[in-house]
Amino acid sequence: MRLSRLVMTLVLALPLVATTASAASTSRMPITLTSVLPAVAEAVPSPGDDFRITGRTTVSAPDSVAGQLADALRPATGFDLPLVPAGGDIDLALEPGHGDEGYRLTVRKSGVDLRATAPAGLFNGVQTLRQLLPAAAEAGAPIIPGGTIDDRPRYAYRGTMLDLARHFHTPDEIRRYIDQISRFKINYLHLHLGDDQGWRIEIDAWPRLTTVGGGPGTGVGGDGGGFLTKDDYRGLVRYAAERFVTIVPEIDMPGHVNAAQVAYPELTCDGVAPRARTDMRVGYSTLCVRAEITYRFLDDVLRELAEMTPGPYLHIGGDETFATPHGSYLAFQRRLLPLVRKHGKIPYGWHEIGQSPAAGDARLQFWGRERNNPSVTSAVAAGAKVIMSPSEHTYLDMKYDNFTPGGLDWAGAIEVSTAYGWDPATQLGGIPESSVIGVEAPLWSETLRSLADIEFLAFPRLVAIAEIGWSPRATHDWDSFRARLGAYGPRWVRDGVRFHRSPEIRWS
Ligand code: TNX
Repeated sequence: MRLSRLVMTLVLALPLVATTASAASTSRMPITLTSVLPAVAEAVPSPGDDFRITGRTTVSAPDSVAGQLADALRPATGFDLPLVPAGGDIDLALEPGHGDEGYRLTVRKSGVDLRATAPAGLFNGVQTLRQLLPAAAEAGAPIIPGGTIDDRPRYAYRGTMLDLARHFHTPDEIRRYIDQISRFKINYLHLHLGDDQGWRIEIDAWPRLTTVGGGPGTGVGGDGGGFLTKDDYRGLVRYAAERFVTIVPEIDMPGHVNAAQVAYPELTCDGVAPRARTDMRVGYSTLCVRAEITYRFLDDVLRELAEMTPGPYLHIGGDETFATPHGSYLAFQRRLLPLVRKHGKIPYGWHEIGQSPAAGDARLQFWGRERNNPSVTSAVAAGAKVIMSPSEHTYLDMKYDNFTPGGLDWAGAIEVSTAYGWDPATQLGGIPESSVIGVEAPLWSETLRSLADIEFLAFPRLVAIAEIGWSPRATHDWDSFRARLGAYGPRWVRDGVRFHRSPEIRWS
């Protein structure tokens, strides 16, 4: 099923490049096996072995997907790229030996072989193949450079986050973001679904969360509002899975809960509804840690979220709890962390949850700027794993520079070179390299409304984070990265992505 959709993606992509007008042939850099973003692990070019796509080029993929492939080939294109049962000129197949997400791409004069152990690996190989074809092929025949790529990720977790709470983003906008992030082998999308301003995911047992907490005017500054229905959410999970992206839902607690308390005053200790708030302050709200109803509420929310989330993680926030005394915070985590596990999920939270002795094998999302964090060190010693989101490198909501429209600046300006200039393995001292399982670039939405706003802050910086997360340390090289990024520009133009034309990059 997944494989079939993957093959459709490939086949739909090929005719497109085969028929539109050329840009790449006039750009500064010829496409080679090492032009790819994120950088591939190993490439052995074979000059003279280029493969030329023509009107007679055939495509094959495993039997189970042949039908869908044929359907996908029918749209009128310059080239037919007809499907054959096996041994096509462009041949996709599964075989052992390439890991969960890796693949081998072999390009010869006689054809192209893409091999992977799992469908996710084929999908990743297809993203590479797309970038090896011109941004827009001339009416003539596009050429794929000859040689072999052996590629696999450095880290298993390569994520980004959208904040639906401060400004709601629609399912269409989220799908479009998924389309773009998956081009760069980003495989986790974290959705921040509840905060002081708004609550954005339907929960059957507590309907006012969305009817009140997600109502009109619940965005920052009284903007917009809105929420995902369960159907919306399930649809996003499916759409993401077809692109090998796993959704991670977050409900932030015990702080960042004002919208839930406006909807349900019984979630406060005095039972009095707070006023609705759409300013940008943080750290003033807290669930009532000593009240039993708090844990019935959490049990319901986590159960319903777990039911509609096939991925392994539930993100429980845990940051900026200035209104929760430390002892109460620990008492709260002692009850909350087992609830997540009871619903079959691995607890994932901002690194503050590492203060809890109950963190166990939880995932800690490190967002700090310090180079050593004692509670992270001790949580890791007790079995926790870390996802690196150091704010001064990965926060996509920071301005690029003083002139950036929108964005915040508390973690400093982040130009592309700053997003690229760090190493997840050594950024945080006091923990072994093996405890870091990946990277994530959060995009907070206080100042963002539209998809254009999202794209402008995410691209190109998210690509830097994707390369930091996917590519081997030895391939990290700013000059190489900026040249490849500059050459990617025409693809974003073609796709209508409104990226930041960073002055650090020479754009094609
Ligand atoms: C800090 S990072 C927050 C968010 C804000 C963000 C703005 C983190 C765990 N918490 O509540 O939206 O700064 O950049």
